[in-house]
Amino acid sequence: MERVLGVCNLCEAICGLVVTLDDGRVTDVRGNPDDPLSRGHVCPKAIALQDVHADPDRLRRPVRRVGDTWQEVSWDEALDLVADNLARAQREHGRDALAIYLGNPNVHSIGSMTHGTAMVKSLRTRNKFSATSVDQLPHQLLAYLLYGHQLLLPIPDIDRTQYFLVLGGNPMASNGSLMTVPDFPGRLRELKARGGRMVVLDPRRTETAKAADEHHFVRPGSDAFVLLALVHVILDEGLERIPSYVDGVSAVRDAVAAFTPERAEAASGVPADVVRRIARDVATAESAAVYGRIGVSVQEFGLVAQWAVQVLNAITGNLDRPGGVMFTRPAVDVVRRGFVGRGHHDVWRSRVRGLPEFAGELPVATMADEMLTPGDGQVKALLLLSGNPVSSTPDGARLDRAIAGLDFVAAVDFYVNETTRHADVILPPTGALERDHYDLVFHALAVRDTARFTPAVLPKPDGAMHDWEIYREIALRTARLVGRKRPLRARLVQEARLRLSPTRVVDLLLRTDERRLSVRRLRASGAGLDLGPLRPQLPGRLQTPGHRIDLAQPLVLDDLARLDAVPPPEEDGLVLIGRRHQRDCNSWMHNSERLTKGRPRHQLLMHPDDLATRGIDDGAEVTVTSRVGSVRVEVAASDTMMRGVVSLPHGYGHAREGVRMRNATGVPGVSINDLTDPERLDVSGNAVLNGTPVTVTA
Ligand SMILES: Nc1nc2c(c(=O)[nH]1)N[C@H]1C(S)=C(S)[C@@H](COP(=O)(O)OP(=O)(O)OC[C@H]3O[C@@H](n4cnc5c(=O)[nH]c(N)nc54)[C@H](O)[C@@H]3O)O[C@H]1N2
Ligand SMILES: Nc1nc2c(c(=O)[nH]1)N[C@H]1C(S)=C(S)[C@@H](COP(=O)(O)OP(=O)(O)OC[C@H]3O[C@@H](n4cnc5c(=O)[nH]c(N)nc54)[C@H](O)[C@@H]3O)O[C@H]1N2
Ligand code: SF4
Ligand SMILES: [Mo]
Repeated sequence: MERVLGVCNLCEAICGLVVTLDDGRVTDVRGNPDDPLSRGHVCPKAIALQDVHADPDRLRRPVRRVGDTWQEVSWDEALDLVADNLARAQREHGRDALAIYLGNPNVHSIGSMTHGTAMVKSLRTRNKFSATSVDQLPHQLLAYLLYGHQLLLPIPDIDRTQYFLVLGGNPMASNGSLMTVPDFPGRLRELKARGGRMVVLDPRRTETAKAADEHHFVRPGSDAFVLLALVHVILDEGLERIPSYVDGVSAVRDAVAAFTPERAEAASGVPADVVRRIARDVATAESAAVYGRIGVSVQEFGLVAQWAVQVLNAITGNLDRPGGVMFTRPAVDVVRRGFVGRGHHDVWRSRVRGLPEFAGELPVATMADEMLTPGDGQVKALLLLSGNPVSSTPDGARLDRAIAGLDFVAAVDFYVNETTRHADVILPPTGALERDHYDLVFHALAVRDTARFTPAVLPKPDGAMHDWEIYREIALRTARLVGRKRPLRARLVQEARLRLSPTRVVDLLLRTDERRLSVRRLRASGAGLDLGPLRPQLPGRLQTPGHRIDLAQPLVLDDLARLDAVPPPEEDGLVLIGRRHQRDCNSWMHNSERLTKGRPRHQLLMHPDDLATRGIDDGAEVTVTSRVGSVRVEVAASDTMMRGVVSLPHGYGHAREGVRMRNATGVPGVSINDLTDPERLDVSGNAVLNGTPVTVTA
């Protein structure tokens, strides 16, 4: 028996683990009480890391498709096949004929961050897509516009705030997002114990809403009206406190003039007097943090709504103050070091729909268009990097057909999922327990500054490859074949970089910080180093010209006319939203019996009154239909739903042929993204995944 420290990389909370090994086998996983950030917390998913490790359906060797079957091939053969075919597509049809999709687990792997991004860059296609545009694109675009860098996001200082306003997030189940907050329940208890309050606006009475001091139903997609009305009241009543480095307030005042609390009530269902009271509370609390998460991002006015969140924090003096929202100062400062670029917007547009890029990525909602529309620049080949866009992006069924028609598909993944089932070659990397970890992303988004390096818990098995080694090989082998004309020096520098391990790269980055940390020092510290609570850093930390924040952003202000023209909601219509469960993990992990057993949770949730008016019984099988598709699923009555709103979890629906991800309960469920509509986009390019108009029939 042996106990070693580990880390869970399944969600943004990055909990520290203590893993028990018996003869090289994982026998126990628990939280590490000495971890300075997670303080012993884990959720059931960490325990299931061992199920992924032991899963017979997990791929351990590269496979190539032969007819309808998979054949194991050597790494060398598999990597050459991938390089040959990617290079051929680009040679024959131009470099944009290759599309790349980067899925969510990329940001949870050090190797993807250090080597995946370099590999993707070396392939030089403009058809680059990722989960960003079905998730946090408005946040990143606003961080770029307001603070000068796409990753410079203010984080709620939950450990000190006295008033926490949450819209469209369910941290009790998700463990926080763009707010790395392990042990949210514990931190919420502490907030309440010091007399603080949490207020939640959500169309479902979620786990977080139940734990809140106040919850108000808000009609999906209408948050912009509520948030602008909050700004309106604060400016109207003279409750603002504008920091000296903030510009554009008078333009904001003009812009929100028409968005009154009464208007907000008509659009959202949140009573006008409640809007007024919340505005006053945010402005007058000892400290307040306004937080809008995915429910607010993946909606028709995601950019406007998230902008209003930033404006609220800024004009109430809560930006950059303890208990408000603050910037981190991580030991590897990816912002200041330029490890991740600051971003750019609308430098080019997508071929078919003319949609703007952000930071070199196009909206994933248009990936199928680029595959299906003939002409110069049509996508012919796809490289999937730990993702499952058929399940995760709007109108997955259409994307499924589009991918089936491509000349060549390669995937770096260890499951045959709804999307990788179309691959010609799948390259499975080592799993999370088999590789070192330092979090380059989530320390930068955490509620406290800490630094932790976790060596691999288990040795790399014979004949396995780490993801960074796979990325290195794809980059080097394709570069040779494509024979891009580049100076010898540049090529040698790139090769040398790709040959450094991620751990070496992190070590170098740590050493350049003035705190002079190193992998050795972090290793010696075991559980990691506590670098303290978040500290005020403005205006110095701003990456904008002159270190100033300009709230009057044309992209946002121009979209207010579109918002102004939104008709009042339909009386008896139904709209669909998504949900997450604590024991689900996006579109995978359902193979774990430990996580899926118990009460099924794939159902469509619907208010009892909405069922009654349609004469549908609780538990019946219903047909849910949207503009793009139709699914049949069991319905469950739930008074946690706002009337007129129904909910399906995302990441379900493992019934497509050949998929080796299942639901261990035997009920595959349906994919919500067979109903979501890729034509519905926010101005940022983010997909609108919530508020989809649907009908439900028995
Ligand atoms: N309707 C609706 N749709 C949504 C959402 C929603 O709320 N509603 N949420 C959206 C959001 S926020 C996100 S982030 C996306 C997520 O959607 P995707 O980007 O598709 O990500 P996952 O579903 O997590 O895909 C996981 C895949 O990565 C593989 N994988 C896991 N770990 C690793 C690893 O270490 N290396 C490699 N190479 N592969 C690995 C798994 O085997 C699995 O096949 O879904 C989005 N889609
Ligand atoms: N257990 C678990 N944890 C996860 C994940 C997981 O799949 N499972 N996924 C991870 C990922 S990739 C992400 S991005 C984060 C997301 O983290 P969260 O943002 O906390 O995710 P959700 O639980 O989907 O919460 C979104 C909430 O928005 C509400 N909502 C829907 N539409 C609207 C609307 O129009 N307005 C408002 N105000 N609310 C609305 C929904 O009812 C839901 O409660 O979670 C991460 N953590
Ligand atoms: S909250 Fe759960 S899934 Fe997220 S990092 Fe912690 S243990 Fe892993
Ligand atoms: Mo996400």
